[in-house]
Amino acid sequence: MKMRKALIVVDVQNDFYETGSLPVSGASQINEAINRAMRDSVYKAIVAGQDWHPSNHMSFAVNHGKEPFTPFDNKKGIGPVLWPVHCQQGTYGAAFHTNIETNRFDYIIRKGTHPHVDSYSIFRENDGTELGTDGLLRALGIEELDICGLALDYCLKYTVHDALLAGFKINVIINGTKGVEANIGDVQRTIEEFRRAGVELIER
Ligand code: VGL
Ligand code: ZN
Repeated sequence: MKMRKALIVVDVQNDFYETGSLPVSGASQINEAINRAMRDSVYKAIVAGQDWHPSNHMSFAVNHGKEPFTPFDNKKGIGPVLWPVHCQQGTYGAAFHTNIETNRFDYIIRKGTHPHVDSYSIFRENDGTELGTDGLLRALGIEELDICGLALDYCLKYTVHDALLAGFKINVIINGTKGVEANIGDVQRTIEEFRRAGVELIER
C-alpha cells in the first residue's frame, strides 16, 4: 500500500496551553485526539510546526511599547495584531506540551525565526518566504493532509489555506484543535471558511 497521507501538528507548545502566555482555552483537551492520530499507522510522515521567535521579534507588542492584541499591520509580515511575548527560542513556553507524544514527530518545521517577519502558516512566512514544507511533502509523495493543533483561528487556519493553495486534500481533526477566539465568532467563521473551501472535518 502506498502511503500518501501526512499528519500536520501545528504549534502544540506550552505558551498556547492554558497556563501559557498566549493561552487557548481548553487546549489540553486536544492532546488525546492528537496522540490517537499519531499512533495510527496510516501516515507516511508526521510533521510538527514550532513557533520559534527571537526575543526581539516584532510580533511582540512589548517591542513596540504597545499592549498585546493592539491592532498592527505593516503589510510586510507583522500583524494583524501584536502578541504577548510567546514561544521564545529555547524557553519552556516554546517547548512542546509534555502530554504530546513528540517521539512520534518525524519532522519539525520552525517558523517566525526572523525578527521582522511573523509566520502563522507552517508552509510560508507572512512575507511569502517558503519554509520548505511543500517541497518536503512533495518529495515524500504526500497528497493528503490531516491537520490538527493550535490555534484553529491563526496558525492552523493559515496552514490550511496554504495547503489548499498547494493542492493537497485537507482534513481538519476538529477534536484535535481549539481557537484563540480573539474576537467572538472567529472559530465559527473559520470553520465555515473550511467547509466552503472543501475541507473535510474529521474526528480522531
Ligand atoms: C500563533 C499567534 C502568534 C499560533 C503563533 O500558533 O496560532 N498565534 N504566533
Ligand atoms: Zn508566534
